[in-house]
Amino acid sequence: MLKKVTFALVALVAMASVASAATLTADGLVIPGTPSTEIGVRDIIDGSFELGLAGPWTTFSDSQCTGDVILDPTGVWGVPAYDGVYAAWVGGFCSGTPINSGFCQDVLFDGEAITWWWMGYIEAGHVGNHVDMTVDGTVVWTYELVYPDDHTYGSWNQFAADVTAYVGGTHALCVELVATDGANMLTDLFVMSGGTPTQDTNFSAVKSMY
Ligand SMILES: [Ca+2]
Repeated sequence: MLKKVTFALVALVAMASVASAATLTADGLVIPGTPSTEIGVRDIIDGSFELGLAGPWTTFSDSQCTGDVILDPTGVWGVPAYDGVYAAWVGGFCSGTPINSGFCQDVLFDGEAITWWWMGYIEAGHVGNHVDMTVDGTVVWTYELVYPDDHTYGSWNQFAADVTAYVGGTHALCVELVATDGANMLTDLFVMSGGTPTQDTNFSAVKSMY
């Protein structure tokens, strides 16, 4: 009996080590930041992720560090969500390995633009990591996270994507970080809005608005 119990404990320890939490850097370093308390409106269903994993978003990840895409970021990130408690985190590292991860929702496109708030965490020397927004599998917006401009840790910025071509129907909306050597984007408060987008994927153009 004792041998069986010991074996079971070893197995549990082994399982726990595989399903470890994702980290911001390959070595697991976390640096605390400054909180933001702004509140916004919600158009896309639960665009603020406040329903957590029980909400309308589905998440995916190629790592064994599960359960980290929609989360309260105060733990791993050391900063609160832009709006409410929860945010969506794409990318990161699992036991040093870069993570490809993202989230999706079937959305009724009733506006010409989708805006959202984001914070980047990227280390010097990391290149080629990009975040894609897709509609029905087609990339409609892409952005490479580049150090140092996009290492905006502690500061929330806003992006917008033009989705005019999809107005009037329900489509699969997804956001995914496609990793090379690894990077992170924390996102919150996705909103479908009318009018012509006033931002593009150029970082300086986005920054000039605020
Ligand atoms: Ca939120």
